[in-house]
Amino acid sequence: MTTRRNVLQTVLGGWALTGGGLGSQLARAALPQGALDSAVMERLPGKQPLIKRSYRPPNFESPLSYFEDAITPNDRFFVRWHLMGIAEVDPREWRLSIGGDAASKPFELTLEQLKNDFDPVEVVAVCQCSGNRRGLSDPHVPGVEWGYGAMGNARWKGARLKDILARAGLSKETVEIAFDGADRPALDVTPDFIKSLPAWKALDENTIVAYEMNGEPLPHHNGYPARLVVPGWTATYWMKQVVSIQALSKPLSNFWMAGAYRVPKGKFAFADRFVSQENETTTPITEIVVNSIITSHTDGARVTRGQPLTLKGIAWDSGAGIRRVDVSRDGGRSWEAADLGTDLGRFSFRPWQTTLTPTETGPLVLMARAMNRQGSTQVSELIFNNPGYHNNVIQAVALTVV
Ligand SMILES: Nc1nc2c(c(=O)[nH]1)N[C@H]1C(S)=C(S)[C@@H](COP(=O)(O)O)O[C@H]1N2
Ligand SMILES: [Mo]
Repeated sequence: MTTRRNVLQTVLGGWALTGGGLGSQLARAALPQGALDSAVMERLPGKQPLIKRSYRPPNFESPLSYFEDAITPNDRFFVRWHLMGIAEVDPREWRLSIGGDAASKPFELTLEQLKNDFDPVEVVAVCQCSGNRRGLSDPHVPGVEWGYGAMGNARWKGARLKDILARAGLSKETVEIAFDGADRPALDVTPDFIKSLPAWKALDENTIVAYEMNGEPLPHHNGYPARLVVPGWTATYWMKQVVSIQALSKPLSNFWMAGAYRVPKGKFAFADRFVSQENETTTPITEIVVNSIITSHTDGARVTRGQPLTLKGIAWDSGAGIRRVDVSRDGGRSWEAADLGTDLGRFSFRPWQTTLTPTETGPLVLMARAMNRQGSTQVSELIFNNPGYHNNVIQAVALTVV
């Protein structure tokens, strides 16, 4: 008989599956059974094993153990593509064209020019898919059935988008800046993946066209040779393999703006609005909601009564910065502050940890809840929405004290 566990073992080869490892992480994610059964670890070229959610197009998430460090290594970083036709970019041939009906001086950049013509800047920022944790939605919703790992945090280096746009002679009529990548639909039925930002967010000094990730060229699957980095906003705007930047005097109207990546108006408290794309009922998703996870322990992990254990995790938000992380050991009735680790910047994962000693044998449920510097905190109940966005429900991990 082939059980899911030995299927995983076969795929993993030498990878050890321990009690606190992948198996229980998948179980904890409480994904719909279909997604659970099909979840396997696989290696894309240049990557460590990632949890495969789909192969064509490639959608692979990081297991929780990869978030042990606040910076996610490039070979452990998740991968999300919408289109089947993913380009192999030759860096000598790659060009970034800047233009649009609201730009009077269109021009092109080679990779060398992108690197040399503009002041390089660095920002540590979380890249999180809007649909991260969608697979935990109850009731179930369609889409890539992500668990917790459709996100990563990296140190990005590149040119400020505002410096690039300053050369293009933007007119006062500019409402949005649109971005296209080198990837293309394989079938005519899928619209090309083109996204836009409101001009104010494109011109924000933290928005960059990045050509380095953690001190190295971007991995192919994370957008080599250059991608947009939009700190604070969900990753749908972080165009990979960007080849075109267009200043528009009218809102971009395509499936990916008008039909997808939108949330019901009034359901979530947003600071950042994308006014030119709002309609009566929905608004484009904008900033990341405050969130945290426990990374040191998974469901069913065995710990010893009377022995101190160190609970660790990460917390993040859209850039206000994390004010505090609290941990509960009584199902959320009382909370104690955890210690915050190194601050790598307001857009980064913030590590946290706390030490506690289990006093009784049996199940011990631990929960972590982050609050940002604006006082926003995680929710206890899912704010249900059909596309399954913005899941920041407080996570609970059930340990076994022996
Ligand atoms: N060219 C291109 N860029 C893209 C996408 C895409 O399909 N094509 N997907 C976006 C979405 S929805 C996400 S979540 C992130 C994923 O980034 P990663 O693959 O580097 O983790 O890329 C964004 N940029
Ligand atoms: Mo995404």
